[in-house]
Amino acid sequence: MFEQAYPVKPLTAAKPVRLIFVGGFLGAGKTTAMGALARRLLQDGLNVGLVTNDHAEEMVDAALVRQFGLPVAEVAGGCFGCEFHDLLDATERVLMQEPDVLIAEPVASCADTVATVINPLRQFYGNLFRFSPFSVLIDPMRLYEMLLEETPSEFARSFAPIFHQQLKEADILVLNKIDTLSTEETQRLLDALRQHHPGKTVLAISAKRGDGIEEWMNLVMQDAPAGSHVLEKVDYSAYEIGGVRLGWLNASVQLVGEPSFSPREYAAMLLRRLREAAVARGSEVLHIKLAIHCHGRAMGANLLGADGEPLFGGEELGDVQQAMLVLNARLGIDPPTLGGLCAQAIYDVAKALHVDVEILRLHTVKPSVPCPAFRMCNPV
Ligand SMILES: Nc1nc2c(ncn2[C@@H]2O[C@H](COP(=O)(O)OP(=O)(O)O)[C@@H](O)[C@H]2O)c(=O)[nH]1
Ligand SMILES: [Mg+2]
Repeated sequence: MFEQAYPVKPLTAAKPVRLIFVGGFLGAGKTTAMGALARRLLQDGLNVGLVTNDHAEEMVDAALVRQFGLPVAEVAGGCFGCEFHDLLDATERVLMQEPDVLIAEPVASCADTVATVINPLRQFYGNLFRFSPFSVLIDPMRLYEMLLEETPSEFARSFAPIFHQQLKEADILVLNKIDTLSTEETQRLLDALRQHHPGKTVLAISAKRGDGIEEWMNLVMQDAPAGSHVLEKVDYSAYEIGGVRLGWLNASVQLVGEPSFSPREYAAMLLRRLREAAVARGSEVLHIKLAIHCHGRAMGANLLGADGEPLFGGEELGDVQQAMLVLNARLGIDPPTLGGLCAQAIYDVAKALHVDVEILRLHTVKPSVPCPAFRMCNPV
């Protein structure tokens, strides 16, 4: 019997689809930026589809992104490169909605997107997609820690190799969150990026406020250069170092007020509680995010870093009687301890606010060394 040479599925579209990847570290603002870019493209009358990615199901991003009202599919259970076939399934689902543009957010820990995702897609589906330059979003805070090394920390030492690999394979370095910086600071960080990555396109945006989105859109709506900075060799051992103490938790929880409660208050207390628990153990807080849904509406909240305060997004829900919480926590705590600690916090905060709580699902994973389906440095 004839066997297909490559275990890839056929994908079809009426016309070539623009494919934009938005990468970057945890909390860099990829999902926010993806939303800002999608909204801008919609203004031009283009149909936009989205693909999100994370290591397990019950993802806050997918839940919040659904609020954009665009076709969206999620790849859970691993990065795009490792779950390449799931990426194809997700892409197929979104392609059914006939988008002109597909925006995909690879999971934050992925630092080999060009060789393991973009190049295989180019190899197998070169006629189907128009490949855009690969953007990597950057949080100013990470530059102070890992590029300028002005705020060194154990965290920065552990994750710097992955962060640097991400910058190295970018076509466009996108400094995000410039609404939090002075003009001088923005300039200094842009200069540092240019100095460390000569020849690369460097751009400053605020995904939240909208600065630079037009310019970014113009850059990513071009074909070339796309994924031109393939990492010839990747040191996956960086993941072992970065992953040693890491635990990732995903949970979905039902909340019922007696008689009603404020999801915003619950979210703020839960995030602070988790941060305090981590800090008390001397553990790193990478990113904790949550979404609370009620009657088809959703609010989001998240906390970045041990010094961070809860930040809110999505819709204002007011007081509600019943809601669903989705929690994703990335902390420097081993998975079983993290599971116990989060469950305790979920119950404690519920008790304090007179909320009945039921944890419907809770699972933890240790992010592992990637094992991509394909690694291609020079697609034909
Ligand atoms: N001040 C500010 N915050 C931002 C901006 N973009 C994203 N954020 C915040 O950064 C946090 C992480 O954003 P998210 O899009 O989830 O990051 P991701 O993990 O890279 O997808 C959230 O609190 C966002 O509201 C921005 O341009 N300015
Ligand atoms: Mg995201």
